Amino acid sequence: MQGIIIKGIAGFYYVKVEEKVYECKARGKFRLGELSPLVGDKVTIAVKNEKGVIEEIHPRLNKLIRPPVSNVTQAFIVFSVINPEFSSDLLNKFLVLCEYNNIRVKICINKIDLASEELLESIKDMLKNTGYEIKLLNAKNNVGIEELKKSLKDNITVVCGPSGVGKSTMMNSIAGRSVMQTGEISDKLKRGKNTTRHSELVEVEGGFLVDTPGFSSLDLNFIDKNELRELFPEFYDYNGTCKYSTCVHDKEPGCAVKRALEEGVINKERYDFYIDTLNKLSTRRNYK
Ligand SMILES: Nc1nc2c(ncn2[C@@H]2O[C@H](COP(=O)(O)OP(=O)(O)O)[C@@H](O)[C@H]2O)c(=O)[nH]1
Ligand SMILES: [Mg+2]
Ligand SMILES: [Zn+2]
Repeated sequence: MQGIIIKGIAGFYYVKVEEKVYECKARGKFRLGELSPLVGDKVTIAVKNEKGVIEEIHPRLNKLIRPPVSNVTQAFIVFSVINPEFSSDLLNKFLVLCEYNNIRVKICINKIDLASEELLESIKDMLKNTGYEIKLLNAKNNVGIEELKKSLKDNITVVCGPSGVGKSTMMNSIAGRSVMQTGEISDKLKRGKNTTRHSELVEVEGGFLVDTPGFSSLDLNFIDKNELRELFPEFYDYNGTCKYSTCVHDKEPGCAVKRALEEGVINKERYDFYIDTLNKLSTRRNYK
C-alpha cells in the first residue's frame, strides 16, 4: 500500500493510506542507512495484523531541516505588523529558503487590525516585481482565511514565521478547529517540555498543514554563493542580459540588474539584502 507519513514518534511512523492511519515501523535498512523516514514522505508499506512496515521511501521533492519535513510544496510565511514587529531581513531570508527548496510562497501579514497603512505599503513596495503574493490577515477574526483555505488542496503547506505572529491562531482558523495551542504561555511550555519537537501533518481541505517552531534567525550558510542570484525572482527577467554571463550583479560592468536597480524597477532593500548575503557567503564565517 502507498501512503504518506503524517507523524513520527519514538520510532513509530503514522502512515495515512486513504482514510486509514497505520502505525508502522521502519525496516532495518532505513535505520542503518543514511535515509531515514521523515514526516511528509510518500512510502510503500506492508501491513500484517494491522501493524505496518515501511518498505520503501519514494523520491523526495525536497527536505526541510527545521521543521524536519519532506515534500513541502507551499509555505505561508507569516509576519505580524506589530507585536512582534515586522522584520524585512527575516522575511527575505525565509523567501530565499523557499526559493532554494522550490516551495511556492504566500506572504501572510497578520494582525492588520493593529496595522499602519504605511508599513503595508512599504512591504508591497519592497516586493514589487518579485511575483510573491501578499495576503493581509486578521487571523483572530477570520479575516483573509477563506482564500488561504482554497490553496491547500493537494499541497503540503508549512506555516512559518517568528514566534508570536499568530501562526497557531491562523492554523486553527483555517482548520476550523483547535489543532494548535495558541498564545505565549503555550509557546513557553512547548519549549520547556519538548526540546525535540516533532512535526505533524494536519489534514485540512484536501491538503496538509505543518506548524513550525518560531524562528528568530535563519541560517543560509549552506547556499552556494554563485547560486544565490537564482533565488531572487525579480532578477529572472535579466537572465542572460548582463555583459558577463557569470555576473553576480555586484560590481561587474554592464550589469542589467544594477541598471534595473537604478531605474527603480528592482527594490533597493531587496538588492542590498542580496549583496549583504552574497558577501556573508563569500566570507562564510558561520553566517546566521
Ligand atoms: N490583534 C491580533 N492578535 C492576534 C491575531 N492573531 C493572533 N493574535 C494573537 O497573537 C498571540 C500569538 O498568537 P499565536 O497564534 O500563538 O502565535 P504563534 O507563536 O505564531 O503560533 C496570541 O495572543 C493571539 O491571540 C490578530 O489577527 N490580531
Ligand atoms: Mg504557535
Ligand atoms: Zn548582472
